[in-house]
Amino acid sequence: MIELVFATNNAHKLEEVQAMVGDKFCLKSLHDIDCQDDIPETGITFQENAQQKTDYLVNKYGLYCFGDDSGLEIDALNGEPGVYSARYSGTRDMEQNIDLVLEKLGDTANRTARFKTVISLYLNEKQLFFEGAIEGTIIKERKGVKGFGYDPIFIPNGYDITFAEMSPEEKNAISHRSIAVSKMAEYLKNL
Ligand code: ITT
Repeated sequence: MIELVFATNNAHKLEEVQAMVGDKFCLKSLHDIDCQDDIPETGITFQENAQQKTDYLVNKYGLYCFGDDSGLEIDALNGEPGVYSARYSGTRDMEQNIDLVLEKLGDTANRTARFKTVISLYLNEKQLFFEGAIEGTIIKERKGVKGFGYDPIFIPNGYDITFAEMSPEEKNAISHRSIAVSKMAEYLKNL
C-alpha cells in the first residue's frame, strides 16, 4: 500500500476519498501525521492554495500527499467570493457570507456562478492538478437546510432545487469536489 497524506483534518472528507481511491492507497490525515500547523493559504487562485498545502507537506515531511481548495465564483461579482469563499464577510459565519453575496448581487439579472475545486497531488516526484467545476445560478433567497457553505443559494444547471435541498448522495454525485476527486482516483488507479 502506498501512503498518501490528504492535507485535511476533516475525517468525513478523508473517508469519502479513501473509498474512491481504493485499497492500493492508504490515506492519512494531518492529524494522523501529527501535523497541527496552520498551513498557509495565501494564493489568489484555488490552484495556488492547493499547491501551497502540498508544498508545505513535501518540504516539511517529504511525504507524498494531496490537498484541495474550493470555492464559489460568481460572474457578476468578477469571480468573487472565489478564494475568499470561507471568509467573504471577514468572518467564517456563513449566514453573514451568504448575506453579503445576496446584498452585492441585489436584483442583478446575471446570476451565473460555479463551484470549483482544484486538487494538487504530489506523488513519485511529480506535481499534478485535478479540477472539478459545476455550473449553476445564485437565487435571491435561501432554500434548503442540508449541505454547508453557499449550498442554500446555489441551483446547479439542469435542476430546480438548490444543493441544500439535495441529499448528500445526490449532491456528491454531481459536485465540483467529487468531479475533481474522481479524476484523481482514476489517475491513481491507472498508476
Ligand atoms: P479546509 O480548507 O480546511 O478543507 P474550507 O472551509 O476552507 O476547509 P474548502 O476550501 O473546500 O473548505 O472551501 C472553501 C469555502 O468554499 C467553504 O468554506 C464554503 O464556504 C465554500 N464551499 C466549498 N465547497 C462548497 C460546497 O460544496 N457547498 C457550499 N459551499 C462550498
